[in-house]
Amino acid sequence: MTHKFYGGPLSLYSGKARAYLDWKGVDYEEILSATEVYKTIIVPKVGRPVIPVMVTEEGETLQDTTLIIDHFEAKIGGPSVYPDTPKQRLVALLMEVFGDEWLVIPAMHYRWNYNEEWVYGEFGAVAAPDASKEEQLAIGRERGQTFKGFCPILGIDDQTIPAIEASYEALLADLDRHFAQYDYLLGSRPSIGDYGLIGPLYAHLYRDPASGEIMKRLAPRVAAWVERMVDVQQPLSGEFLPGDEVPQTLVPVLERMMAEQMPFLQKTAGIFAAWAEANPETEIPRAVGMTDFTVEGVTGQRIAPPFSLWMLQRPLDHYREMEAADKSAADEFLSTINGASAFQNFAMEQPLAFRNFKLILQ
Ligand SMILES: N[C@@H](CCC(=O)N[C@@H](CS)C(=O)NCC(=O)O)C(=O)O
Repeated sequence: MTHKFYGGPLSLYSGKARAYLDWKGVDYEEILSATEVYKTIIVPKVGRPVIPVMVTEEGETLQDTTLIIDHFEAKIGGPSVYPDTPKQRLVALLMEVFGDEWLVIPAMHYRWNYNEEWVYGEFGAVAAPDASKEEQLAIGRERGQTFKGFCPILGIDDQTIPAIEASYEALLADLDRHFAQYDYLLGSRPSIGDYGLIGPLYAHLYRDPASGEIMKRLAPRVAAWVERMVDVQQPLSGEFLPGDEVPQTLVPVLERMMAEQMPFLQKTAGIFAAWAEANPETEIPRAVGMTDFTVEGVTGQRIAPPFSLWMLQRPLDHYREMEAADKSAADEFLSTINGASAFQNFAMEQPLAFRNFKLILQ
């Protein structure tokens, strides 16, 4: 038996894990998450319909791409996607949070506002691979509408859409300049940060046809990076830049994260701390309320997900556990990034752990 990876071509987080598994040289079989697979495998094992799910050859079930990646990082030696050096590791972990938990906003916007009909067909083809095209479209429409329905609670509405597009286009321009000089974020080897970004930038923003046309037109070097990431030519190859160097071209990308995502995460942490105090012993929900976020000067409302805080703990823990000399080097670098003090001083009163497919208080 080999590792079994349950996922799909449309899925943001499947794209993240698959790109990693291919680079790491993991031998696995990908199984489409058809309706039957959700019913007989995913829900019984994980407790809810979610992808991707990995069932290892030892029979262990892993959900959440970060845990899937960390499992194989520990198991397979050789080059790692986690840089050893302090600043690069910090930047890689921050970029994972930015990709996984923030760029889902443009990803969902472009998918559902530019590719809707096409996506329904794709949803149907995954859910019922043997059905006719008409049946697939009907099935896909039903299934896809649930995902489309997430757009408003993610903060995507008529008022925020122009700002979401302006921000995404500026991000593409920044990344295009970066990838003119470097193959990946931190050199010739992909890092965990590249895998965070590839989730939204592959399935929704490259593979969905109307989104892909925009990316290829505005940022051809980003599209070429997507292709390098998902069509792995040489597993386990490449190096991070020497001397713990973080390219200058990543500064505007980090500044965007600090300006847009960090204040939102701080509000989320505040809401979550109050929720946890008022609801001891209660299972942690996917959202603890709605809060505001600001993109390109426009403020909207979106759900406050505790899961994003668990992701942010990874760079925070790394930063706070640094030895003095590393910390001062990291601080010197962070001082070049506008808004980084929101990260350096982040208040997280209720640290989280993720066990048995659930968030719990630490
Ligand atoms: N943070 C998780 C997220 C997994 C996730 O949200 N997957 C999406 C598809 S790409 C899904 O199945 N959503 C349905 C749900 O969570 O109810 C990961 O990294 O695996």
